[in-house]
Amino acid sequence: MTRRLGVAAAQMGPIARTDSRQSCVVRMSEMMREAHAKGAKVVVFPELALTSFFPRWHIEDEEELDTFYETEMPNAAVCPLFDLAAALGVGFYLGYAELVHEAGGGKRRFNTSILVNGEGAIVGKYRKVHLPGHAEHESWRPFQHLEKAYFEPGDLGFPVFEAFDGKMGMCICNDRRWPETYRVMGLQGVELVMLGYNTPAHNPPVPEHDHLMWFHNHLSMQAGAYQNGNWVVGVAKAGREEGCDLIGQSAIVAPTGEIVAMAQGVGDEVVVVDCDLERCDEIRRQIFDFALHRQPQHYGLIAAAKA
Ligand code: ING
Repeated sequence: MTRRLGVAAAQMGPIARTDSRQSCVVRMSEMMREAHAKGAKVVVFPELALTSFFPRWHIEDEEELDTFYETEMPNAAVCPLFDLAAALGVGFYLGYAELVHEAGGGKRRFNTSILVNGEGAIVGKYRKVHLPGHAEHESWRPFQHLEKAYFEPGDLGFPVFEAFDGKMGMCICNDRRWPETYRVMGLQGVELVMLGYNTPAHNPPVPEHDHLMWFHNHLSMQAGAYQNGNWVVGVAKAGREEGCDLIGQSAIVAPTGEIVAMAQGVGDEVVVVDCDLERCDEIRRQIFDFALHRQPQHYGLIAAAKA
């Protein structure tokens, strides 16, 4: 038996600091149309897809920092994408910076993604749990990575959502490097993990690993797919963005860990695969049959609080 879902990776090239949200939505709409024409029913866009990757800058003025966040979702700038989704019957994953104004006057900031169905309704939300980088300005760096200053760790866990006739999960960028991310969703029966990423080709603290960035990107997603028997779709914001080279190689990975499709360039590019969600069973009924083989009585340390 098969249960097929047309999935599109909609890789984006650079977003300039001065690019409007509207210009990003136009680009994403064009890719959604192309994906729909190629049979996709869900389109995965990158992390922080409405603005340039602003954690690369030390932004001291809070008002300026706030301009990179969305305080409502949907909002006027992104409504055209929601409307197109409903018109085409195509859902999507969208990464964006979320600013929450609390009743008591406080502000909370998250690196967030939503899952929107083919009627244009938000059916899932996720907030990035694993924040890489640093919290203070570090002048030695050619560019900053201030996610720990601009976001707080996600407070929604790793939920799995029923949508598109399957079990859908989300994560964001650095999350894809952590096995716990996939296992928590795998234990909920996730069949497709969608994620966006902004990954610099140069990692200032460990330049000797720069040549491994592309390998580590795929290694992480292939392992996550195989060790939990689920599809993984990882979608880059790629290219030279504000002087910083971001890796591409967006990929669609089968539950076997095989990369079945990959972006060829570092610009806007749509890659579509007709994923058979039933293929998860090839792995889950064999080597990774959790009920049959897992021994959680030995795994306590994994969930133990920080040492
Ligand atoms: N970016 C990078 C990522 O995890 C990073 C951060 C770069 C981690 C290089 C390790 C090495 O892909 C985001 N946005 O998390």
